[in-house]
Amino acid sequence: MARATKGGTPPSSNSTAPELGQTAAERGAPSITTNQGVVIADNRNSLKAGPRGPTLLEDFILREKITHFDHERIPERIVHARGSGAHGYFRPYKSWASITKAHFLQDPKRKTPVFVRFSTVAGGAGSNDTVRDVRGFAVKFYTQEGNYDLVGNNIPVFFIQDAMRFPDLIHAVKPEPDREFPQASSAHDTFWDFASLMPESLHMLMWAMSDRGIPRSYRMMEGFGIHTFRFIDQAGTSRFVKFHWRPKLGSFSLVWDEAVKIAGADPDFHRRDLWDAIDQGKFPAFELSVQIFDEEMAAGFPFDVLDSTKLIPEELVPLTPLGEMVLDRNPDNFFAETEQVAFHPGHVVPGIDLSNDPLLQGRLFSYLDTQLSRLGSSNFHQIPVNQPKCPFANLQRGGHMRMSVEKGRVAYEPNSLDMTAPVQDPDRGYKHHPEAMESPKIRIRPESFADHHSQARLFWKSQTDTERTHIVAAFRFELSKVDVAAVRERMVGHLFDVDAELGGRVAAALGMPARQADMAGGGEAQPSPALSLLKKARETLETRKIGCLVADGVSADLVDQFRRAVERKGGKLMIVSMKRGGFQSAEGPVVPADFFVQGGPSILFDAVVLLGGSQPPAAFLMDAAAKHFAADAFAHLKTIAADDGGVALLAKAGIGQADFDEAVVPLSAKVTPAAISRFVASAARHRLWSREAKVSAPV
Ligand code: HDE
Repeated sequence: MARATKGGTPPSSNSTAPELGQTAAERGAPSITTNQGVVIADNRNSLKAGPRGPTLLEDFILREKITHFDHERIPERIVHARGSGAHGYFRPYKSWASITKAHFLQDPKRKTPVFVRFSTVAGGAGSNDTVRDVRGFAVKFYTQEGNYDLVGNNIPVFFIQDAMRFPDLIHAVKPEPDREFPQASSAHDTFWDFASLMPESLHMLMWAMSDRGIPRSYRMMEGFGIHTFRFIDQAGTSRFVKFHWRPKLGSFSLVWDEAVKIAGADPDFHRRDLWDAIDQGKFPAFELSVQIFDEEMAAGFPFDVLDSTKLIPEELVPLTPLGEMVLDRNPDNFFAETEQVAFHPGHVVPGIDLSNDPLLQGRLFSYLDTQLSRLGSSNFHQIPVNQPKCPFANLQRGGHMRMSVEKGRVAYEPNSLDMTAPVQDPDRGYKHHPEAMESPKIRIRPESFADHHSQARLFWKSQTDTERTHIVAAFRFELSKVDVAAVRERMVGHLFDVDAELGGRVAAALGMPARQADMAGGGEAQPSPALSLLKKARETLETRKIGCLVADGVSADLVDQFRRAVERKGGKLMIVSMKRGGFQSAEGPVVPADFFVQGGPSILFDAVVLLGGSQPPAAFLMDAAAKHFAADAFAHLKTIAADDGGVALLAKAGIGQADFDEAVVPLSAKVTPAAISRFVASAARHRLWSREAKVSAPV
């Protein structure tokens, strides 16, 4: 008899039982019940011996409720503890059968569901979103041939070359073990001590100290698979690939002072931004591309493609865009989905294979292992967010919290008693690329991994002046927090070896002497424009937030004119008033506000409008929060439109008309459509970088 279910059968379920994912109403249970289904008559009072007597141990309802509560937390991720998730789909632009047999890349009509989790790395689950850090960018594709996880970051290289060093790296960056601070910050002695003893981290440090370390939004950052992977086609041919995600909105960052202030004003800035965008139907979209190269090309590169501290410049191997991912649904439940999702670089599907990168090889062990302690069971794949959406079955049984109820006597293979039991499938099954291998067993770092400076220099050389200044300022800030002078000196010494200008500027900013630059590594690098964010910045107002600070007495119609102009370009205007209820319009009615000025500082917006009216109320001009609103918008290089009252507020904030530049749009008593258009066009350019020299001391 032929085996009936080659692909396996889904776990059996009791058809009369409600589904775990259903709402209470869908489960037909309008009344609150215990976990055993017993309806609870009083959910507010414990069982006592008399109205004022002690609580009885017998109260199984209270004990069940409190016991569950006591166990509501699981260990947070040791890294990437703070994250935000979203559902969506991926669709290839065309069939990629010519390079991979991966099923989800064959048909442009097929949408593959995905779950994405963005994260910071160093901070705990309750830490701030806008800290300087690397961001995780992990995607689970629920393909019809099993789950494929692309577990990447927003920076294309990593701090270390070998997994052996990862626990040391993370111990160095996490809060120091005796005092348990600082939280979510690399600006402390132990991190820079370790980094300064590890020149292989130099390239990644350049990226982390650049504006990539403080993204404007999860929706506006790039993602990278980092390691070299393989695509395998139907004929079994292997090609190397590097994965890239590019946000459709373009990549943008915060400025440092803004990031620091947002951490206080809205610690959930990125989480809220992602949630709100999806909630409002402005679905974030990312393009997936690969750099494709073969072993022969790889052999010709001046770096090793198995070294995760190196990237392949796009000028050397251009990107091939494969398809698009759209995030169109917020999670229903943070814990069930975003917290319990379990990624693993070893979750690959036929057509995608691994490489010998020693960092990737270590990760292949770590991710499965960590889920066992975090989720507490080898059955974590049965949690709904982790379950494949294709048929899956094997002969594993038992374990903590096994959810599926497999029937029958047979839990082994081969067997002759149950011809429907799942069996191996040589035709459809995953096959590893048969890479030839014969070498001594050895603990050694290859010679080809030895150059730690050329690509750090390449990155520096590829940045605009503005971006270089930000890198210098970030090194200055971080190293200024290091107490041990020898650590600062050692680190700055490395920066001199990357580039004399970089080393000299950081040394000067820290009050340290200059020294001779070494130019270690491969000498003068040819800049790669693709490594600069500003060189490829897009002009757009799409999904941007405009904060309109309005005093009592201002015309509601004027605010509406701004609103319409902003919305026409895909942005959103939000009213900030001196009272939460709204502002008293010139026309009479109170217009509701989105924010009270203290809860809606300008750091939360991409551009601002200051409307005080022709005779601004005293409360508007003297209020500290209103003054900060204006001063910060200017200091953070944002576009500002201001009527007479707004100009007066700017003056109170120390910004006189002589300071006005092309991103300050003064409005005359009769506001013209041209002025509003000028504001909108300037806001779409995001920031006026040339203003920076006027608001920050040179570094
Ligand atoms: Fe991870 N990493 N990692 N990592 N990583 C984890 O797995 C680890 C590395 C990345 O949103 C952990 O489930 C080792 C590189 C992301 O759930 C853990 C090494 C890259 C996430 C782990 C690395 C990443 C993690 C912690 C060096 C970019 C969050 C919880 C050998 C390509 C996934 C967990 C999520 C999470 C180990 C290096 C990305 C401990 C040992 C390089 C995006 O297993």
